Amino acid sequence: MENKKVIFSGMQPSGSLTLGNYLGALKNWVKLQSEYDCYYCVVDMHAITVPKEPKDLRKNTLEVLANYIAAGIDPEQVTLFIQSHVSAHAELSWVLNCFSYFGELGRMTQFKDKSKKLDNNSIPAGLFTYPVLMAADILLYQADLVPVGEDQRQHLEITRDIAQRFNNRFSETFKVPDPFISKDGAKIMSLQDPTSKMSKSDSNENAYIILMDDADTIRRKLKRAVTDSEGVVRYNDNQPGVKNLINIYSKITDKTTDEIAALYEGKGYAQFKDDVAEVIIGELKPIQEKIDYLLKNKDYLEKIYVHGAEKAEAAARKTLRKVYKKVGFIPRY
Ligand code: ATP
Ligand code: LTN
Repeated sequence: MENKKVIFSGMQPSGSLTLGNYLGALKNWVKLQSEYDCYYCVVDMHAITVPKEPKDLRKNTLEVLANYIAAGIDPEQVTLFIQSHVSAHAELSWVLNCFSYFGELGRMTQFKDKSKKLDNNSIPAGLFTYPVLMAADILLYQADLVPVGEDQRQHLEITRDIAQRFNNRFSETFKVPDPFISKDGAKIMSLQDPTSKMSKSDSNENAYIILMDDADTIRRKLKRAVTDSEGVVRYNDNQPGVKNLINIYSKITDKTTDEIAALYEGKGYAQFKDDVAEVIIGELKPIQEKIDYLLKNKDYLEKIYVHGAEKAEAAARKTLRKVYKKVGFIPRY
């Protein structure tokens, strides 16, 4: 345990986890858990950077936790917890806010995308400082590696900049983390607009498949998935819709994209889409049974997040104490 490298990662309970979260991130987290000292977090504080109904947040937070475990995360092996349970995240975030610059935060593409949709007077400051809270998440645990999708690379860069800036100003305090972006962590795209990523907060339900979708819903969403007019199953950039479905098929079955295209030579989209639906249904079935069981056993989930927060708290406090001392806060004891 002592010599293992530390991994930190998290997902927002901004909705139910999608097939994109699962194939692009969660499956990878499961593979890493035996080799690294992993902290996996449900980042509920990030989820309120955009308006969110309290009852939905409560529901989604437990769902995400159940999704993690059902997908194979072992709560005995990793530290599994809810961000708001460890107050050091908010505390470190404040300090780091004072070492982060307006200009660099304004360059974050996720902020630009999300704020574009809002009127200037209704952009929450928390949306702007979102990456600073993410930096706090990671730096509290002295993480070596952060497994995320390509879309998070810029947030990892700013985390590294903030850590280095703090270390240079005071002395070595934070480990400077590396992004861990798996090469085959294909980005799963929206079923309705295959040029944008599948996202759990999409306003169109048909754009994503959540891990809890039942078989009929999956079949229906696949039937409606946007393809194109070429009519042949081929893996290329001119057919982003078909390419996305081949990627999904490939990630689940481990068949190569060429093998899949060959399998459907001379067959139309309808058969292909039906088969992709069945592959997804087969993959999700055992996970869904576990999710169902877990959500009916809230006491068990509670034990896990309480225990996880205790473990996380101990590690986080150590770093926060150092930071407070370095900036000149007087220790209370
Ligand atoms: P939101 O829509 O609320 O912004 P999201 O669905 O994009 O959320 P996050 O919670 O931001 O999901 O991401 C959790 C992890 O899942 C990240 O590591 C992210 O890179 C990865 N991820 C999210 N969507 C996809 C996708 N479509 N394909 C592959 N990986 C994804
Ligand atoms: N911003 C991330 C979620 C996130 C995260 C983190 C990921 C918050 N804190 C720390 C890795 C490490 C996202 O939207 N995917």
